[in-house]
Amino acid sequence: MNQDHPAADVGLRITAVAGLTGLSVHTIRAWERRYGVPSPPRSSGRQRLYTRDDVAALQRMHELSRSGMPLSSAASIVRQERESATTEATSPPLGILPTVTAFVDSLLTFNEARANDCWNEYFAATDLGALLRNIAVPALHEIGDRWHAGTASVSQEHFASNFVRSRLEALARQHTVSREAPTVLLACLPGDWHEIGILMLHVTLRFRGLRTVYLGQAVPFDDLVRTTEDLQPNVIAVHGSEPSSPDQVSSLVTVLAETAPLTRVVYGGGGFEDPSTPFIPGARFGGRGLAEAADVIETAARER
Ligand code: B12
Repeated sequence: MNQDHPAADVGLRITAVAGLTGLSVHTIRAWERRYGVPSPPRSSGRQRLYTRDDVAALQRMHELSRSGMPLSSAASIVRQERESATTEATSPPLGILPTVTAFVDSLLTFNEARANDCWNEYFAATDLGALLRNIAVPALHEIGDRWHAGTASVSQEHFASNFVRSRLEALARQHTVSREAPTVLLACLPGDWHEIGILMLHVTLRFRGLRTVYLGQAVPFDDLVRTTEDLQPNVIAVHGSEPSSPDQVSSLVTVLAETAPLTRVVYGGGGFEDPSTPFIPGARFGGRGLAEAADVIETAARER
C-alpha cells in the first residue's frame, strides 16, 4: 500500500465507492484514467483503495458535471480544491460499524442524513448481503413490530420502508447486467403490497450477474402471465403475503406450463410460511431467508 497517501489505512474498495457515490465502476476508473481524479493508492494485490477524501472528490466532480460543467473543468476545480485543503484533517477514520439500533433510531426520528450515513458506512465496510441481513431486514422487522404494538406510527413505518426502497432502487439502477445473462422476473402477487423483500432479491440477483426484471407491488394475475409469456424468463419469482397466495401460484403454474414451459416458478413470503401450507406441484419454495431465496432462484435460473 502507498504509505504516502493520506489515511491510506482506511481503504474502500471500488465497488463500495460506487455504492456511496452512485457512479458506476466504469466511470470511476475512466475519470481516474482521463483526469487523475481521484488517484487512489493500490493494495499489494493492485486493488484501488479509496479514502473519504477520494469519495468526496468523486461526489464533487459528479455534482459539477451534473450542473453542466465539462468534465475536464470539473476535474481541475476538484484538484485545486483538494490542493488547498489539508487532506489529513478531512479524513476521519471510518470508525466503528453503525448498529441496527442507530439505523432504527434515525428512521424513527425521520433523520434521513443519519440513516444515509448508517447505510453508507455499513455498506462500505461490508457487502450487500451483510447490509441487508444485519441492518435493513432487522430494522424493518423491528419497526413493523413496533407499529403492530402501537409504539410506532404509520408515518414512521412508511418513512422507513420508503427510505429502504429508494436505496435499493438506486443500487439496482447503478448495476446493469448483460442481456445475455439468465433472466429472472420478480413481482408481488395480486393483492400483495409487501415489495421490499422481493426488491432486495432483485438487487442481490443483479449483483450476482443475473438479468432481473422487477415489476413491483400487486401485479394483476393476467399481467403477470402476459409478461412471463412475452419475456420467457428462466425464472419467475413471486412474493405473496395473502392466504390466497398458494392458490395464485398454483394457477400460475398451470397457465405457464402451456405458454412458458421452460420458465421455473419460485415463490416465497408470509403467505407461504404457515407450516400447513401444501407443497405446490410444479413450483419451488424459495425458503424463509433472502440468501436462501437468492440461491434457489439462481440455481433454477442457471439450469436452462
Ligand atoms: C413495510 C410493511 C408494510 C408496507 C409495505 C410497503 C412496501 N413498499 O413494501 C405496507 C404499508 C404497504 C403494508 C401493508 C400491510 N401490512 Co405490512 N408490514 C410491513 C413491515 C413493517 C415490513 C415488511 C418488510 O418489508 N420486511 C422486510 C422484508 C425483507 O422481510 P419479509 O417481507 O419478512 O421477507 C422475508 C421473507 O419473506 C423472505 N422473502 C421476501 N420476499 C421473498 C420472495 C421470495 C420469492 C422468497 C423465496 C422469499 C422472500 O426474505 C425476507 C427476509 O427474511 C412488516 C413487519 C414485519 N415484521 O415484517 C409488516 C407486516 C408484514 N404487515 C402486516 C400487515 C398485517 C399488513 C396489512 C394487512 C395492514 C393493514 N391492516 O392494512 C397491509 C396488507 C397490505 C397487503 N395486502 O399486502 C403484517 C403481516 C401479518 C401476517 N403474517 O399476516 C406484518 C408482519 C406486521 C405485523 N407485525 O403485523 N405493510
